Amino acid sequence: MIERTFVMIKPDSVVRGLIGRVLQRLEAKGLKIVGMRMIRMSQEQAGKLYAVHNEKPFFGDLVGFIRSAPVVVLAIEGESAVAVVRRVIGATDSKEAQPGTIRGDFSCSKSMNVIHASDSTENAAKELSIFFAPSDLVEYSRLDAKWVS
Ligand code: FUP
Repeated sequence: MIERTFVMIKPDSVVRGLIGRVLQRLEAKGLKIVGMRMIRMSQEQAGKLYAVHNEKPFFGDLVGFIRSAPVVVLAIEGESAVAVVRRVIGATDSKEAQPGTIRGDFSCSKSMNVIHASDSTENAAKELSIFFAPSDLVEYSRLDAKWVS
């Protein structure tokens, strides 16, 4: 099934100059970018995105980190996009992430782990709605669509 998922290129990637290399992994996989914006996340947006973690001891550091530099928010579309993107990004703790995954190749950190992606279709819809209005998302066909899915 064609799904949409929320992806965020995190502040560590932005300040390390990795935006292009991270995006390239998603594009090369055959995933379609249907929304993209660079923002400085507000406290309110961070609170919503990480609501599930707000009782955790690392919550304050997590919000501080995510607001420490700009992020690139993305809406990504593709066949089984939620699960596919999670596999492409790798395990949360980059030290454990497999080589070949984005986190596995670009980070050794658990907290500054390069990229975020929704972990379910339900959370994808919620997270997309924090950063995008439906009218922000675009429709087009990739020329290679029939070759990559
Ligand atoms: P993920 O879905 O892989 O992004 O991971 P989680 O939702 O479990 O965690 C969200 C973010 O919190 C992670 F990307 C990194 C941060 N985190 C920590 O900093 N410390 C922890 O012990 C767990 C997560």
